[in-house]
Amino acid sequence: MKKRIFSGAQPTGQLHIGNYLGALKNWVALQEEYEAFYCIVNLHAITLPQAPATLKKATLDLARIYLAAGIDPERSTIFIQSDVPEHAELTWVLSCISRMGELERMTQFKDKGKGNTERAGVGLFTYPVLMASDILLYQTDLVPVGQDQKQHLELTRDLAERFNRDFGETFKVPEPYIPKIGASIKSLQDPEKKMSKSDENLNGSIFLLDDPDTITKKIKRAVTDSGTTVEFDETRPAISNLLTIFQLTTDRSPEECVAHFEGKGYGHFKTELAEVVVEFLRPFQERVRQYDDESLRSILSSGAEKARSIASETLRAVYSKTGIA
Ligand code: AQP
Repeated sequence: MKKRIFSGAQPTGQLHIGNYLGALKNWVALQEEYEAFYCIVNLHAITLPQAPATLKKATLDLARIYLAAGIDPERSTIFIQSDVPEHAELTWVLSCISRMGELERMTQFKDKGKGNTERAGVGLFTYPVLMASDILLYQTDLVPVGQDQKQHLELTRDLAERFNRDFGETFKVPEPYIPKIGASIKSLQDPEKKMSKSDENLNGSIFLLDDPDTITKKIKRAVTDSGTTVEFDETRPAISNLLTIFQLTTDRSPEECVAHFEGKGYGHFKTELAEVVVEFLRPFQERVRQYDDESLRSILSSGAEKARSIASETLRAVYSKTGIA
């Protein structure tokens, strides 16, 4: 039997090249070897305010992006989180074994709640428990995510182990899959911050659907560090980040990338990087237009059916072990 993977993205705006290089690219590669479940996590999206019509549209658009990125619906299960109510049900059970202290330590809550715990939503606080439920419902072996989700995955493992200890073996304890390169692509405007969909500064992110002109302008405006050589250098995070994007979009080794730009300055590098990124995204952008809403809905509905058949089995076991049913 194939091992299983689960991952998801939030329909909270436009996906950027960080989401692609840190997560989606690996989802596509891993679907060959694993039985894959790729979820559109719309319940996570409402942990921050969303305009209802925008959320609805973004949910379907995200399915389009999964397919255009190369996720094959014949091989992988693509579905919308809210179509499988077991995600919300298991969240309640796991909330009852989660501790306030462990959730308070989650850095994403601190970041997204902007340090104001009085005003931050309870959903934002319990978000990692919903994420644990997403993963554990499918008896997942491996979870391919970017670096920002590492802490949530550790919590998922802790909750699975705690439940298994208290109620008997029920959940598989999943392993994270965090790529060695590209796990945290940084903002083009601030290399100390990760590239993020919700960043107010749109110049910080290259969105997957940005047109060539916009991509070129954003890369030309990207901040650079002092220095002139194009190299990976921990003390120069801005140029290292741009070079990482070059490396991953050209599939070259770090040494090849550095050798390629030897003797060339930042200006030359940025021009070439912009050309490379535009060409890298072009076939993807062409594919995105191919999927009409009706075929997407049909893929998502079969995906939800398959997902529910597994999720309901896990939830039944959980209810039975806890004495609920
Ligand atoms: N900058 C990044 N570099 C590498 N990987 C990243 N991911 C997110 N940002 C980067 C990974 O993309 C997957 C889907 O992310 P998500 O939709 O769950 O949202 P997020 O992690 O909260 O990322 P964003 O883009 O910053 O969205 P918002 O602004 O809505 O919160 C995940 O595997 C994530 O690790």
